[in-house]
Order: sequence, then C-alpha cells, then structure tokens
Amino acid sequence: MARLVIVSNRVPPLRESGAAAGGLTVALQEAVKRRELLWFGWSGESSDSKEPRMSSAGNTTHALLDLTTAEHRLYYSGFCNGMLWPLLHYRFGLAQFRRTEEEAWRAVNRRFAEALIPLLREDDTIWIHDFHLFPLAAILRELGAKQRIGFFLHVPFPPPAVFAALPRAEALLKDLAAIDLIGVQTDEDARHLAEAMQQQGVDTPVGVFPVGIHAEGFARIAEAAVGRKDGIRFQESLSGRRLIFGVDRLDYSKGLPQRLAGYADLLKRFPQHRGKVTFLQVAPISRGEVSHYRMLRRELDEMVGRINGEFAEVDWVPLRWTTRPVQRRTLAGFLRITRVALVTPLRDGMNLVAKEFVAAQPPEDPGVLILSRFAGAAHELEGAVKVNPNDPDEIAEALDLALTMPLAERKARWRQDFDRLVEAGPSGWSRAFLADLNRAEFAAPG
Ligand code: ADQ
Repeated sequence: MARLVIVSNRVPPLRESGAAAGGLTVALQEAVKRRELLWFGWSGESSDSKEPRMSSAGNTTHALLDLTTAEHRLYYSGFCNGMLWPLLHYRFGLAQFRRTEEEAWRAVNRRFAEALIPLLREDDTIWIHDFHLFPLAAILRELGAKQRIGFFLHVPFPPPAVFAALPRAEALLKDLAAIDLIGVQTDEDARHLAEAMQQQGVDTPVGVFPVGIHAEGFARIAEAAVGRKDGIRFQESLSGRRLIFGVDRLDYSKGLPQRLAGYADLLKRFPQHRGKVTFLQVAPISRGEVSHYRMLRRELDEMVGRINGEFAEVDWVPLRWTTRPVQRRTLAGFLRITRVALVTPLRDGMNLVAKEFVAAQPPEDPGVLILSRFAGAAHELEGAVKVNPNDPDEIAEALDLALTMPLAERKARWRQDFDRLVEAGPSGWSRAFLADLNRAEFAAPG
C-alpha cells in the first residue's frame, strides 16, 4: 500500500503516553496502525528553527516544525482560535478578525507546504486535517504537488450566510478547489459547505464520514480502571450516591454554564434528588491565552461556588469541579460508573466523549446519556436523551428522566447505540474516507 501522509496542526507523541488528548489525536491513532505513515505538523514548540525535526518508530515517521512565538500568537491563538473556531461553531459574535492574523495564518500554511514538498514521494496519498490548514492543499498544488489530496473537517461548517461574515471568505473557499475529496461529520455540515463552495464556483466533492472510536478497546480500559486504586478511592468518595458526570475542554462551545444551570434547576425543581446525586464536571483549561476562555473560566468558577453555596449540606457537596487534566484511563473509569453523562455542547463537530460513555457502560446496568441535539454524535446515538443545550430547564427535566429511568429502558437504549459503535469499528472512519479518496476524480494540475 502506498504511503499515507497526514498533515495536522498538532501531532500526537510517537508512543502513546496515556495523557489527555484531543479528539483528532484519538480518532487518528486508530486509523493508521498498519500503514507506512509520515505525519507532518507543528511540534507544539516555539523557536526560530526553519527545518522540520524528524523521528521514527516502527512504520511511522514524524516531521515536526517549530513556530516562532509571533506565529504562534497570530496564526494559532489569533486566527485559528480567535476567529475560525467561533465562526465555525456558529458564534460569530465571539470572533475577532485581524488582517495581520489572517496573513500570518496563510504564511504558516505556506511554511508547512514548503517544508513538506521535499519530503513527498510521487505515489503518496496526502490527508490534511482541520480548519487550521484550509489553504494548505492550494499552496501544495501551486508548488507542484500532484498527489491525491484529501481534507477532513472535524468541526461543524455553519450555514453559508454565517460563514460569509468572514472577511475574504471567498478566497478561502476557492482554495478548497485544490482538494480531491473533503470529509465532514454530518449531512448538515456537508450541505452547508457544498453550498458555500458552489457560490464560488467550486465543486470539490464532499462526503459524510462520522469519526468513530474503538468501542470494545475503550470498554476494556474502562472496566480495568474501576478496579484500580484511584478508581476504588473515587467510588468510595461517592458514598453510594449516583454519579452525574461531564468531561470537556473548558470551551464556550461545550455549553458549560447552561449545563451547570440545568443541574441547579434539577436541585431546585426536583428536590427529591438532593443528597442522592453528585455531579462531577472535569474541564481542563484550554486556550487560556484567548480572552473569551479566561472570562468563561471566571464565570464558571463563580457559578460553581454559588450552586454549592446554595444547595450543599454539611455532609454533601452537590457539585465537584476541576480544571486540571485527568488521565484518559482514569476518565474511562469515571465514565463506567457514571449513571448519567451530560454531553451538552452548543455545537460540536462530533463529540467523542458521548461515544466513549456508551462504550464504557456495564451491559448489565448501563447509565443514560443526555446529549445535545447540536453535537454531530446526536445523528448516530439514537438511544440518548436529546436536549436543546440552551435550555437549563430542559436539561433539568432530562436529568430527572434519566435518574428515574427503569433498568429495562436503560438497557434497550444503550444496546442499540453500543452495537452501532462496534459495527462502525475503530478504523471504519478512516478506511471509508481513504477508499473514497482513492476513487475520487483527480484535481491535480497537468
Ligand atoms: P475535540 O474538540 O478535542 O475534537 P472531542 O470530540 O470531545 O473534542 O474529543 C475529545 C477527546 O479528548 C476524547 O477522546 C476525550 O475523551 C478526550 N478528552 C476530552 N476532555 C478531556 C479531558 N478533560 N481530559 C482528558 N481527555 C479529555 C474535535 C472536534 C470534535 C470531534 C473531534 C474528532 O471539536 O467535535 O469529535 O475533533 O473529530
């Protein structure tokens, strides 16, 4: 099989460290286990060095570029996280456009392309990931790349009228003509993106490839984690109370204030649950250099204090809150003993935590997933209790429903979703995308 070249902003460590990881990392690790692979991206480090650092293990080679501190600030914190991320999550009001940042973004994409070109072989297949690298394929073509190029968008694509708010959106959309196949998570994203491109005369094919997980593997990790020392300690700390659990990066797309308000509404409107549940929300700080993230953190710290102040008893803390990272294995153990998972993003490309929760459940006594209808995962997980994450009252009602749901119904809802995840398989996503890319008509020039 020809070599696969993956390009993404961040690249996971060569050997799995077990530490916290983003969704892209998790999804791709399953994808590429048995193939010769070059993975190209940002090292995560800042320096003035212009050469990629190479390292290999088994059939995988990494080529990692440092960014300068200015590039990091303008390209990553600025244009990617301050402009594109809110825009793509339908939050234009939070977006800040600065032309210098957009220019730095294009310049970093050019630097990626220039460093990648000499590493390429004629028969490579190139697979570019996510919004950080929208213009990369066009620059690679300009520099002569004739290989097949695929692109996957992990986050949502908003309606064209929302996207049009981005200055020079047209140039970005025209760059997508250089790609042979674009993959997105849902039908809705595909419709929006195809329509936006059509308005610019671009007809790159768009396919729907929902990112999956290794459900059976995750189930094994979760089961083992419960019996470990920290798993036992945590379970004992619950004193037999039912666990409501949420885990997200601390991000305004995840609907955390509405979720906490929903839990407070549960305690207010359904007082029978007081003292019988504990809600643990894990939300490691991310993108702390962007001001909206710092503001959100302050808002949440305050809400947690207020909710605990209002409802706590001397021997019961209703809400446990941590912004520290948690090991993936520990997380899996928490998910397994969770009675109700709260996954309520205001918008999410897919949301792998929802799928991991389903995978982690004990078949004889599964918990209930409360899932935002605006997460990509909602299109697949039919057994979940769906909510509009903007409405704390609806979240409170869903919590009451989930906490009182009879075992037979919990089992039936869980079974259909678990079977579906297993059927999709750990590498179904990447295999389907790469097979379609292989069949796609070539956009390569000359
Ligand atoms: P992310 O925004 O990173 O990914 P998500 O899909 O939830 O979000 O994946 C997060 C992954 O990291 C999961 O495997 C989860 O277990 C882990 N994780 C989340 N919070 C964690 C924490 N606090 N500590 C440790 N691990 C944590 C992007 C898109 C998503 C899309 C993925 C994959 O934003 O919508 O699902 O890519 O395409």
